[in-house]
Amino acid sequence: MADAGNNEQGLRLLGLHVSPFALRARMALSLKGLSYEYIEQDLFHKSELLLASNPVHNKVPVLIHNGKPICESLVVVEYVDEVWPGTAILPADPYGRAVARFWAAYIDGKLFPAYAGVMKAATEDERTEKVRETHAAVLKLEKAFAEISSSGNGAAPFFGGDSVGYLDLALGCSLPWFGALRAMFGVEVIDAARAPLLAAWAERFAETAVAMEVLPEPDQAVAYAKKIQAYRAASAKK
Ligand SMILES: N[C@@H](CCC(=O)N[C@@H](CS)C(=O)NCC(=O)O)C(=O)O
Repeated sequence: MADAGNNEQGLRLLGLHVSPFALRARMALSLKGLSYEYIEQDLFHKSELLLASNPVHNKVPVLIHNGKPICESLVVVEYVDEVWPGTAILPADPYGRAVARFWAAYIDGKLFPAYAGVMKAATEDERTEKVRETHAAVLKLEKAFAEISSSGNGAAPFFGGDSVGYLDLALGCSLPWFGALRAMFGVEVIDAARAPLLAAWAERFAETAVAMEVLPEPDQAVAYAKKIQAYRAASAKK
């Protein structure tokens, strides 16, 4: 739960309300029931605090714990999981953790650039190609979900088993953007015909307490996408 000021753990999070990466960090903090000071960033005018806290990438999220910055969303999620007991986020066994990290890297390396590319495409041909790449990545994740969720006792509802875990956060943080792609371009990222298991997972995930508490509505992502488009158009004219 984000709060405006002091919190017992000395936690501050630099984020952006629609950043899927920042949403991952927020969901991890929420799963652990931690309160923190949330500091929204303006990425068009980066703050001194952001530049000083993440001098390498200048990106959100940054978690600041007792004055020490932790950068990169998956690193933040793992840090939160290691430092605070309670609901476990990563799988308990090393193999499960290795598999979860592999697919989280796949989401960031393949799925994210593909669907962000749909948003950014300059031509319809480019957009069609990025939609194809997005669907190819979703298909791979559909198979991964089938394997991971059937590796325990029967078919589990989440990547994390009976409850939400690392991969659920890694993928679920993008749901607002999938909604934005549907609204803006009619693109169904996880469509039930191609990826029935993931489509059902997405519905379940959206109804979890952590998703309901943290994830914004897709129209906020649409509004932000339009802001970026306007900024790019203005920069191109200069
Ligand atoms: N790999 C990073 C990606 C973070 C990222 O791309 N954040 C974006 C917002 S969604 C950002 O801060 N962009 C600012 C910039 O590119 O200058 C992570 O997982 O934390």
